[in-house]
Amino acid sequence: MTFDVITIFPDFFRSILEYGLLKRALAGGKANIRLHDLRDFADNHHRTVDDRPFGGGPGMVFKPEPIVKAVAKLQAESPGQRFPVVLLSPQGSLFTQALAEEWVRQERLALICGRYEGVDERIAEHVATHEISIGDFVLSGGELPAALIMESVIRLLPGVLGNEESAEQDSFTAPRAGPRDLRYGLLDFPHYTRPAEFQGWGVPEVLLSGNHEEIRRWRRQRALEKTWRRRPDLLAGFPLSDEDRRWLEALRGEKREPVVIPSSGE
Ligand code: 9D3
Repeated sequence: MTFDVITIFPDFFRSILEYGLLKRALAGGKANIRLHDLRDFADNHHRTVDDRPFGGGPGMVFKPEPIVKAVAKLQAESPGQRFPVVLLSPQGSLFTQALAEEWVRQERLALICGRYEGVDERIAEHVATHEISIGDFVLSGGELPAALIMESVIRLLPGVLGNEESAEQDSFTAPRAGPRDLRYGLLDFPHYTRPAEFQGWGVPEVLLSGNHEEIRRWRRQRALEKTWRRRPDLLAGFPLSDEDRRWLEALRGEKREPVVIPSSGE
């Protein structure tokens, strides 16, 4: 799978491509990441890619022409082929695991990294197929979001994490063993390893019992409980068994710590 990143900071990506999963995927030929300096597509010798906003206001906006030229060059390489052109922007819809699983089936994908106050809206309207944010926090550009998206898609490529095997295993073991990631829509259960007691901190007895049915139920309950407390939004639409429902009912009936709302100035 080929990723084309359009950015004014191509060097930003070089270091992260030299480590871990991304390095292995690139070395093994599973993924290819091409970095395109947006300034190479500027039409003046100052390599200007931004301009002042119509209507006034602070800051600068990415001009449409260099981005259009960069994307046109990529599209000319794949005549007749349509591929996602993703604009990273704080106004985008949220990136999710479902999108990563959709995009991993593509042969190529382009990522446009914005900066400054933003990108001329005509890129979102006429050039990008998707406008994507990675969450409700303010960054200074789309470079970290682009790197994050590539990591999440590349780890799903066949052969990158030994995926051919684990994909088969998943359908048998994952529903019983518990969720390993968000693909089943629950947060993970807690993990422990040796020593069984460390600085007086124990581990749950059940995990040492060797009773695999009890361990399975404990893990399922902890995953449900953590999800219910921290991310109840994930439970909407999640398929719950009768046992899950009984357990969640029990949690709802439990006495909860009262929520303390600090008064202003504290
Ligand atoms: C200071 C400018 N802000 C005025 C309200 C808007 C703004 C513009 C550009 C805020 C951040 C950015 C740069 N961020 C991104 O390009 C970005 C981003 C993000 O900031 N958060 C989460 N996901 C993304 S994807 C791209």
